[in-house]
Amino acid sequence: MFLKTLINRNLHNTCGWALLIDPDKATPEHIDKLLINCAHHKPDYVFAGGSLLTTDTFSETIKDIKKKTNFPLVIFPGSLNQIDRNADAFLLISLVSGRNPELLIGDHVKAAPSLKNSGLEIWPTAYIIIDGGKPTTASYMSNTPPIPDDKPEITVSTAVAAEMLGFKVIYLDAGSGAVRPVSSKTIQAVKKNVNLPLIVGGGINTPEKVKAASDAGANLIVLGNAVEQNPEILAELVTQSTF
Ligand code: 1GP
Repeated sequence: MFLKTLINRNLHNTCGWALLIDPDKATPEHIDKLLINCAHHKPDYVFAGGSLLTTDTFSETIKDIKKKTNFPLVIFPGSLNQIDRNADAFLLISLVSGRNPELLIGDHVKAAPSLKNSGLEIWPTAYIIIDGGKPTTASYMSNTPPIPDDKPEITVSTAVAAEMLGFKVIYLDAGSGAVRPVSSKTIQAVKKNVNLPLIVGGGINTPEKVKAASDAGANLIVLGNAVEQNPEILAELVTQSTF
């Protein structure tokens, strides 16, 4: 069970990290470069997916990553038709910070038969978009405003509702390339009120931001843009003292 690693991190109050690969941007050579840098700084997971895919290389990318590494490969889908049985697990995200019925349950109903047949391990995930200082592809595509980061009480109530509804994971996302990552205050507030494993991502691009999210209570930090633009930065971001 791939989710077990994340559950254990929550039980023991530790933090790991996941490498996010956007199939639109990742050539096989680029994937090589990313994974070489992961050899010394191992992620708990490799996430693959993007809010908007403009190429049809998704399944090739999944196959390529799987061929090159043993890290558990989790699909982080921009839309629920990004299903590929060659991956290991699937973040079944429901956009609980939004009020778009398709992204709360509609798309899930449509994807359910293929997902069930895929054999992928399903992670029921409450996905909460927090304002990261600029409009992101995720909030634009979902047609939902993010929760303001200075209103942690809204985020907490959303996360508590998600826990009571039976979700297994909370994902706080400031959006890819966010100017400001989710604040420590918001992460701490969620952590204090909810017992679920907590994934945090969006705009985490310096060692200080990694440490802040980890210290605040994240159990998994998702690193996308920063590592994609400069794979060597991993050595700086993922240090022994933080993980
Ligand atoms: C976005 O959480 C991810 O959904 C990662 O964001 O690309 O800014 O690291 P970045």
